[in-house]
Formats: sequence, C-alpha cells, structure tokens
Amino acid sequence: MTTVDRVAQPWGTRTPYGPGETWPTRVDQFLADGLTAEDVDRWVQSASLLHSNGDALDIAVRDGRIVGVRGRAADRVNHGRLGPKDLYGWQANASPDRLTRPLVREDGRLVEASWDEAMGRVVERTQALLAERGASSIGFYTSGQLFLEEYYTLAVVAHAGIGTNHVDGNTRLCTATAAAALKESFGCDGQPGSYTDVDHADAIALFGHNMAETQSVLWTRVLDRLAGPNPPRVLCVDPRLTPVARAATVHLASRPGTNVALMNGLLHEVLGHGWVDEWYVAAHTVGFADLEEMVADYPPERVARICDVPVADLRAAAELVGTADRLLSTVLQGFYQSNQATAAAVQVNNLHLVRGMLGAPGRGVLQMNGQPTAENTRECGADGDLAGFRNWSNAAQVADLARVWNVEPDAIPHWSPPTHVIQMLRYLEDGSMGMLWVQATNPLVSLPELGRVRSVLSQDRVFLVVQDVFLSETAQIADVVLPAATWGEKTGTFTNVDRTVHLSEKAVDPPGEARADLDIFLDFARRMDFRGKDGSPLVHWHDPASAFAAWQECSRGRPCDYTAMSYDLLRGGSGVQWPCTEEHPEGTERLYADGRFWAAPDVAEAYGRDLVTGAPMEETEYRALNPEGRALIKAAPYLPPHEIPSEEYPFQLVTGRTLYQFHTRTKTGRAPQLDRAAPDVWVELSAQDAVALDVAEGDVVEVRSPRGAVEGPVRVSGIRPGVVFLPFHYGYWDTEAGHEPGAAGRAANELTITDWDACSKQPLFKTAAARVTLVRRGTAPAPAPTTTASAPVAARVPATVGGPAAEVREEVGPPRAPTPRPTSSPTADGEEGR
Ligand SMILES: Nc1nc2c(c(=O)[nH]1)N[C@H]1C(S)=C(S)[C@@H](COP(=O)(O)OP(=O)(O)OC[C@H]3O[C@@H](n4cnc5c(=O)[nH]c(N)nc54)[C@H](O)[C@@H]3O)O[C@H]1N2
Ligand SMILES: Nc1nc2c(c(=O)[nH]1)N[C@H]1C(S)=C(S)[C@@H](COP(=O)(O)OP(=O)(O)OC[C@H]3O[C@@H](n4cnc5c(=O)[nH]c(N)nc54)[C@H](O)[C@@H]3O)O[C@H]1N2
Ligand SMILES: [Mo]
Repeated sequence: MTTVDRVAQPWGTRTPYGPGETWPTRVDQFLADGLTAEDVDRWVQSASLLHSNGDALDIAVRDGRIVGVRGRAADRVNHGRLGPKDLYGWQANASPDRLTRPLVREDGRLVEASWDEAMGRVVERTQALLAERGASSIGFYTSGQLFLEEYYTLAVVAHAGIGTNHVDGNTRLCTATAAAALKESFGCDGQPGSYTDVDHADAIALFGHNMAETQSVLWTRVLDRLAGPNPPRVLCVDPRLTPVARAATVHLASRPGTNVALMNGLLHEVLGHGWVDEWYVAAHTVGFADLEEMVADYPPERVARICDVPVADLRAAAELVGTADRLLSTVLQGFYQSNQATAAAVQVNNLHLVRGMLGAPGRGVLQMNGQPTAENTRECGADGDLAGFRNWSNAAQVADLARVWNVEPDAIPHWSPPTHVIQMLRYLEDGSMGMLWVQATNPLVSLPELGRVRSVLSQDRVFLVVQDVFLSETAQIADVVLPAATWGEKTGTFTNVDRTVHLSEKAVDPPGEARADLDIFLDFARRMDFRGKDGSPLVHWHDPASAFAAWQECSRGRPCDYTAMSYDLLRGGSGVQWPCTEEHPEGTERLYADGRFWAAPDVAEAYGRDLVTGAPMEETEYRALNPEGRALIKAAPYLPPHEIPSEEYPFQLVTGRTLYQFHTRTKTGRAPQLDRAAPDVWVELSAQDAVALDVAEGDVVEVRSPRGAVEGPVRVSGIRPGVVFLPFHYGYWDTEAGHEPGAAGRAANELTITDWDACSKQPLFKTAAARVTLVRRGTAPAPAPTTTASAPVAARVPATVGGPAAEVREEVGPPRAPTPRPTSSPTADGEEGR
C-alpha cells in the first residue's frame, strides 16, 4: 500500500507487464477528510463520469453523503485504477450552489417555482407550438452525460411523441465523427476494438488523441506496457508536446488541419512497401483500387511539405504502423474537430483494413468517444439517428422501429437526415423553431462562435428550457430551469468506448427537489399523454429498470444488442460488452472478428456519404457498390482548411483540454484539488513564437480571431511553432463580471468558427486563424499545469501538486483476471491470444 499525490502524479505507481499478460490490479481509493474504509457505511457500485473510459468504481457513503470513491479490481476496464477527475470530482455533488428548485422567468428574472408550475409552462408552450406551427418548431439538445434509460426515453418522446427531427446531442461536438467514420467504413456505428488490445499490441498509434490527459487510466495501461518487457512502439500525431508525444517512439507534430494528407502519406508508404494483407483486402473489402490510385499522389516529400514534418519521421511512422504485427490505433478530437474530420478518421480505418488488423487481440481500432455515455446517446438515437442504429433512409428499418414503438412509420420523422445542432441554431435564428429544450450541456460555453450563440439563444421569441444541476451560463438565460439529480443520486446504465456497459446505482438522495432526468422525461410524457397507435401509453415504463427492459427490446437483433443483459448481470463483477445475447451471454470482446460487417444494404445503418461534399448516397448506389456487405475502403483527397493563417491572423488556433478540468468546469471547478491544479485560462505558445512576439511566461496577451477575443497569460510550452492553444474549459459562471459584450473574454469559443465537417456535421474547434498581441507584462507564471501538455519548456515554474488534501491510497495487487462469471467464455478479458 502506498499513498500518492495524484495531482502531482496523475498516473500513479507503475505496475509493469508484458505482451499477452494480464494487467495487474491496483486499487485506487480516495476518501475525504482523513476518513478510512472503516468509516464508510456502504459502498455503492458505479463507474467514472468525467470521460469515456468507463472506469468501474464504488461510491463510499457515510451518513447519507458521498465521502469518496474506490476503484473496482474486478472490472475489465480499469482493474481498480482511477484517474484524478474520478478521485476528486464527486465532491461537486455536495456543492452548496446546486439547483434545488425549478426556476421560471418572471418579468425578466428567474424565480423559484413548483415542479407543477415549471412543467406546466413547458407543456403549455409545447402544446401551443404543436398546434400553431407543428412538431418542427420544437427541438431537443441533449448530452453525452445522461444514462441510457434517459436517452431512450427522450428519443421516444422526441421522435414518436412530438414527431420532430430536430433532436441532437452535444455528442455532435464530440463523437459525431467517430460514428460517421464507423458508418462509412463498416456500414454501422459500433466500436470494433477492445481495451485489452493494449495488452497485446506491439504498436499503438494515437491520432489527435491526448490519451494521457483525457483517458488517464487507459494511458496508465499503456505506461505499464511501456515499463514492461517487449513494450509496444508508440506513434503520436499531435501538434503539441503532450505526455503521449513525450512517450512516443515517433512524434509527428504536424500542421493542424492536415490529417488527410498525413494519412494518405502513411498509406502511400504502406501500400508502396507491400505491407498489405492481400487476402483480407480481397475477402472482406471493396474500394482498394480507389485508395491505391488516390494515395499514389501523396509521396512522402509532398506530404512532409503539406504537414511540415521531417520526411524521415514520416517514413519512420509508416514503417511503425506498416510492419506492426499487432497494431492498435486510437482516434480523437485532433481528427474529429479538425479539418476534413470524417475523411481523416476513415483513413485510419483504411489503414487497418488494408493491413487486415481488425477483430483479433492487439489488432483493433478505437474510434474514441469523449463523454461517459456518448455511446448511449448514439445507440438510443438521442442524437437524431434512429434508435438501435437503424437506418433512417431504409423503409424496412423505420417500419421495424415503428413496430417496436407501436406507432405508424410515418409518425417517426425520417424524410431527411437528423438536424444537427448548428442547423438548429439557424432555425432558431430564422424563427422556424420556437423552443429548445437543453439537457446536461452548456452551449453558452461549448458551442463555437459564442457571440452568435448568445444572441440566438437569448432572443425573446425563443423558449429555452434548461435541465441542469447548476445555474450554468446557459441556465442563466433560460425561461424555465429544471433542477436535475445527477450521478450518484440516480440509477442507470452507461456504455464506454469499448462497449462495456456499467450499472451506476443511486448512492444518496438528490438535494432539495432535484429530480432524476429520467423522471423529468417520464413526467413530461405523462403530462403530454403521448399514445401509441392502439391508444396505449407510448412511454409504458416508469423507472430505470423498466426503461432498460424497453430498450432491450428495441436493441434486439441490432448490432448493439443488450437482450441478455440485466441489472443483476451488471452487479458485483465486471462490466459487460455488447452485443450481449443468448448466444453470447457474457458479451462480445471484439466486433468483426470474422471479417463480417453490418454493411449489407438491408442491415447497414447508413448508405454512406461522399467524403468531400458530405452528400448522402442513394440506396441504389450503395447496393451497386457493396452488394455483399463488405467493409468499404473510401479514399479522400486532402483539401486545405477553410480558414488559413493570413497576415492579419498569422497563427493557427487550436483548442482543447487539460487533465484536471472537465469541459465547462461545472463539476471540476467545484472540486478543490482539481480546480487548484488548473484554476484559470492560459495561452500556449512555442518558445520560437514567444521570442518573435517579445513575450515571456506569464505575460498577458490577447488572442483574437475574426469573431472575438480572449485574454490570458502566456505559457511557453512545447507546442509546434505557428500554433496557439487555448483550453476551452473557462467560461463565466465563476467570474465576477461575467462576459462583457465587446471586451475580451476567457472562453476559447469566443474565437472559434461556425463551420463543420461535411459528413459528420461536427464543428471545427481545432482549425481557425488568430493573432496574438501583448496586453501587459506579467508578474507570475501562467496558471497552467506543469504535469501535462502545458508543461513549461524553459522558465522556472513551481510544479503542480495537490498537497495533503490530494493523497490517494494505491494498493497494487497480483495480476489477476477479472472476477469470473458463472459460466466461462472464450471471449472473456485476458483469455484470448495467449
Ligand atoms: N481531463 C479531461 N478529460 C476528458 C475531457 C475533459 O474535458 N477533460 N473530456 C472528455 C471528452 S468529452 C472528450 S471528447 C475527450 C477529448 O480528448 P482528446 O481528443 O484527447 O482531447 P483534446 O484536447 O480535445 O484534443 C486532443 C489533441 O488534438 C490535438 N490537435 C489539434 N488539432 C489537431 C490536428 O489538426 N491534427 C492532429 N493530429 N491533432 C490535433 C491537440 O493538440 C490536442 O492535444 O476527452 C474526454 N476526457
Ligand atoms: N473550443 C472547444 N469547444 C469544445 C470542445 C473543444 O475541444 N474545444 N469540445 C467539445 C466537446 S468534445 C464536448 S463533449 C463539449 C462539452 O460541452 P458541454 O456539454 O457544454 O460541457 P459540460 O460542462 O460537460 O456541460 C454539461 C452540463 O450538464 C450539467 N450536468 C452534469 N450532470 C448532469 C446530469 O446528470 N443531469 C443534468 N440534467 N445535467 C447535468 C453540468 O452542470 C453542465 O452544465 O464541448 C465541446 N466544445
Ligand atoms: Mo467530447
């Protein structure tokens, strides 16, 4: 047993292991106020919330309050480990400024109201709009942070109850490209790989993914492989010197926005050297010839120029991915939020298809998710896609959903692709939409081009409902605020990146009158009296377990089949990966192990899009292209970003995350250890640019784009010259003045552009042009962590530590396989590939 300051040492103690071995356990525990395990009344099963890794944990309860957390050794995902946000973040639940009563707007001010009054207003406005302007005047904007049961209920309410196509989630900002890339390549959403691929891989490639900071426990798994015998080689593609880049065998600090060129360059070398599994390509794919022709135009010299990386490094990277025997790739926001997002992410799939690296231990793709429950938003169709990965443009699949929902097919909008959130803003702007109901997301900080978002959402004619746990920037301008119960205060399931489903049980009561999001949706459905075609209630469930059962039926026979799962199966042992069926009662470790995809025309979730224009393909085109349902190799040319540096705006602006904060900080900003580690905004510049601008560590600069400005102190970091980085976490809820119109703000999205990927409609948060100017000399170093990508390169800056309040107990155990289930399965974690 050791104690570790997990702010200072985010990844904790190493437990090295070798290829094919089981990752040792290390149980991390943090209890507040010097309490020990003996002081805990109960441990309640759950999983981590502030990222998508799905680390299993138990919540410690004492006197009806949450007092800490402990990792679950038996779980396949984390083998007991927890990251800093998991360890300290729960403290926000007990924050004194939680919303405890509904609020309604009276004479311009928000005042407390009863649930009856608040829900009455929501229902009244919904009915009036339905009667006067129809279903398309109403929109829903949800989250990647609710539970499966909640999304499913919302999807039924919005699609079949209201009948609107305007349903999206903040997953649009997050993993829309993951879903799009999976659909383009494999015909259907659904993660091919498994985290256990880390145990087996001899090469791991991270594309635009700062795993060390954003999925810190998965990174711990990688670090433990790197510390053990026969470690994997690591490729990092990222313009910043992230902890991943520091650990990498090859780091390509490519110019932002050039991912497609870079991937085409890697594929050029892979094909040119014949590092191709010709049998796999012939047996399981279509489109190889197009790729060959396309990448012929991307020789290393040309790509090195476009991406501004050394030719030798590019060749080394190609050799690394081209000669690996077990290649694992991960992709995240450096691709998804950048120029040509889907086209770039698809090239990573192509790399695996041409090398035949899918569906076997160590051979996998993880098109990552970001939020804890983003997978559920997608599978339940709360992001506008149809529930159970059904294809909106396939009449038979729509009819099948209508059967499950007991409605006529025409009651489910399917005449066009689902409306994406930026398009909804446009409809709110032009007046065709009159109501937006926002749950568990904070668009006034997280959407691009905030000046515009504020002006659209604060119009008098827009009826804005916000369902949140705090009075966020968005809640402050709402017409009705609904106080929600959150993680630890309600029961539900959620699914992580590698399809592992966890149960999160209610540990304590919510504060005041706050209600579970599920109960709010159920109440709305009751008040609206939605009915199925035979007159029975449309929403015929009443609690989490019955909602889960309803979803299981909807998932039956679909790729994300949950039919053999139950809350009981999820209790006690490890989380379970879908599909989980009678045939595979213990879940399924990897998809597509047999080279068969959900891509046959009758079952595919989508017919695909043109990777350049985003235009949807017709069913007939798709049938002609892919009659046998093979994986699709889709090539794409590199096109430069729309907004490129100019004389006036000479820098490329990149925005993103830091290890200690989560999104708009409504939770991590209220957890003292985390907030102290990264208390305020900063501006990352390279040493070379700092010299050219005559600025130094701590000097306050203005970063300006054509849309707005942000002011903050400089951190001179290892970022690529010509690029400026801003963390996007810092909004206005905890500043005194709030945002002053016209003045420089602190939210990165003051600067970002209203522009999106043609295929996935994901906004481009990572490619814009900006200029940097000195405002005043500084007196102290920037408030940026030293343990992360923002580590200073030269100046002496005090190291980021948490101090005694951040001490975490770590107990390293023997390597042990996760708790076996009643019957054994050949696909159980750690069993394969030895
Ligand atoms: N600590 C922490 N963890 C989190 C979250 C959090 O807020 N805080 N949020 C969660 C969520 S919802 C998400 S979506 C994930 C996101 O996780 P990540 O995608 O890992 O995080 P980001 O910092 O957004 O972006 C990753 C990297 O992309 C690089 N990048 C920028 N532009 C380009 C480009 O054009 N090409 C390439 N190759 N790279 C580029 C940036 O330098 C950055 O280091 O994290 C999850 N985990
Ligand atoms: N510039 C820039 N912008 C970005 C990104 C970037 O990299 N750069 N990343 C984008 C990405 S990937 C993401 S995921 C988004 C995240 O952006 P948001 O979704 O806006 O961020 P959060 O702060 O997580 O907002 C969640 C809200 O839900 C509330 N909440 C938490 N739990 C519950 C609950 O159980 N019930 C209810 N009803 N409410 C709850 C929180 O208090 C908070 O207000 O930001 C996007 N915006
Ligand atoms: Mo995200």
